[in-house]
Amino acid sequence: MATVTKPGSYGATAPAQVNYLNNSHGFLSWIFTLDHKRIGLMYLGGVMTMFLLGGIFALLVRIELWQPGVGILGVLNTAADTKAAANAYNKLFTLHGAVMVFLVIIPSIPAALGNFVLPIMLGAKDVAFPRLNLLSFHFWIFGAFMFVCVLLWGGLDTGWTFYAPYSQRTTTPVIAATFGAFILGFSSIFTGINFIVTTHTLRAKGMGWFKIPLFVWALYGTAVIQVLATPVLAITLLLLMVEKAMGIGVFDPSRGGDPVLYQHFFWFYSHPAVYIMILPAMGVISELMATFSRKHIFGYRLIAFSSVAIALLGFLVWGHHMYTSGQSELAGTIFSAITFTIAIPSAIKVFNWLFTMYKGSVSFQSPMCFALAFLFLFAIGGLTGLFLATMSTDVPLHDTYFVVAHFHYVMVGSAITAMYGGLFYWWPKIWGKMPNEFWGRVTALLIFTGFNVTFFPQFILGTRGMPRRYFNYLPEYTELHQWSTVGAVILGVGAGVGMVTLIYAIFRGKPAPMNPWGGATLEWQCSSPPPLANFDTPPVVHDPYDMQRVVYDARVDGYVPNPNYKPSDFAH
Ligand code: HEM
Ligand SMILES: [Cu+2]
Repeated sequence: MATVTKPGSYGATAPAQVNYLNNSHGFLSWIFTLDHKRIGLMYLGGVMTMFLLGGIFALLVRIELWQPGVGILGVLNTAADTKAAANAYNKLFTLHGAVMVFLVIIPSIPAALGNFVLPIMLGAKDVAFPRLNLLSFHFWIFGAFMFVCVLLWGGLDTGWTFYAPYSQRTTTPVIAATFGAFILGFSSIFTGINFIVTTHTLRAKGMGWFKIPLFVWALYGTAVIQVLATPVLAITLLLLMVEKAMGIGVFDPSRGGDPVLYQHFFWFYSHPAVYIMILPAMGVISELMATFSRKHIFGYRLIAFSSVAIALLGFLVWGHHMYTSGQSELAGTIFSAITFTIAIPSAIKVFNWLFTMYKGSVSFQSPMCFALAFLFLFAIGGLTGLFLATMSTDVPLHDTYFVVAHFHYVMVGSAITAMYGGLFYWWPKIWGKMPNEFWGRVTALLIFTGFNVTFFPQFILGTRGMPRRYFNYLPEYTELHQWSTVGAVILGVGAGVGMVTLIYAIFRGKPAPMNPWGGATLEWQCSSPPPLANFDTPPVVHDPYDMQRVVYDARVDGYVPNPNYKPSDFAH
């Protein structure tokens, strides 16, 4: 292990004269770039635009649910009577769900942040296949374009799951939407292939498997799922399109097809896909926990292995979405048991994060505020999953607001919160500018509060029998629905304040040092923003969580190599 760092090789304030942002100019230099950092940023721009669109749909859904009966859908005059309101509502939640799942959460952390950070963390110049990376982004744009077309063509009403036989019978543009999702699948597969090959082949000299940062381990587990599960979705959607276009019976029983087969295929992808959403988030949290506790991450290998375990076990539990679809009790029991085992690696991570903080010197800088919010929200999201994993409790809870609350706790409360944490953490590296600390913390607080006010009441609604996907409800549910709508507004404000804070920093933020937070992974050894090839001098590879290597230096308002460094007891 190399231990000598060239004095001054990291810690300076001055950004590289020529960096990846200013080495070339113009629109074309961006959309045809092969630089993983620019591709990551373009992904981020796209994902955030879609997040805004999906967010507007969400707010419309919540406003419609302010009172029983027809509300805003009547005011907007798209739907004067109840049947029209129901149809319009179906389209609202479908577009919300489809945009958020396929265009926001799945690409958010891996394709945007991962693309930017993974090669740098490995000490590489770029990903293994830069052209494939660019193609992945162009496919993503095309998929997003298809969804916008679906919107312009009057919207889709199948729910994001495209369940047959309804998707075969509706007249809304199912083929366009599934084709969009099909193309987005390829985009996701390309990212996965790139990350796997990059991690195997482009690690800096001296970086053994157990010196890889945990964010990269998490992205690696994610990539395995992207590569192995996504093709199943692609084939399923292809079958659905062929059936719809040509009337060949595959899933629709009226043509001799089997709708339960559709559900098996769909969840064989979509359960692993929930780990595409959460594993990268967990990876971000591991980085934040170590850096802001100023302590070696606790249980490095356990966290790394648990990422891979979650990725593999995630393939064996899809049937827990189908307890009520007529699958045999034996199958249900087996799926239930395997689902419980997934809780083990998830809990391992949570306990390791807690032990990392224990006796650490925890600082509550903005990225850490998001990480703490994540811990709380993921605990609730994960634990409520256990009630759904148990057949006897899932039967009454299935298709109620309890499920809605559960998956939002994991997908939004955990994944989106971690994404914001990651953005605030790496923003100084990406742009060379510091986001405002105060507004960063305000964002975390608003998102945390708004989120709980929105979704906690939905657990209660669900246990009291409020079904999901209805615009109308019994008057006794009104109060809880109103809490939820108020929360959604707070959450929306929080998400907006966060975006404004980040964008403001690009133009007016104070210049960032190389290492503002004291991270020990390699991306903090290159300038902020990094040069085109990431490192001017080859990075020095060492234990990525040996926090004693860097100390705070007031002169640069950041961390510099520790002159009194002795390899710590934890180094391995
Ligand atoms: C930690 C352990 C977890 C367990 C034990 C678990 C369990 C379950 C179960 C049994 C269901 C089916 C409920 C039903 O439809 O009646 C479900 C639904 C769902 N879960 Fe989880 N889950 C876990 C984590 C996650 C994570 C991490 C995510 C996403 C990031 C997630 C996203 C979802 C979604 C999207 C649905 C509903 C899909 C739909 O019907 O539209 N879950 N979960
Ligand atoms: Cu599942």
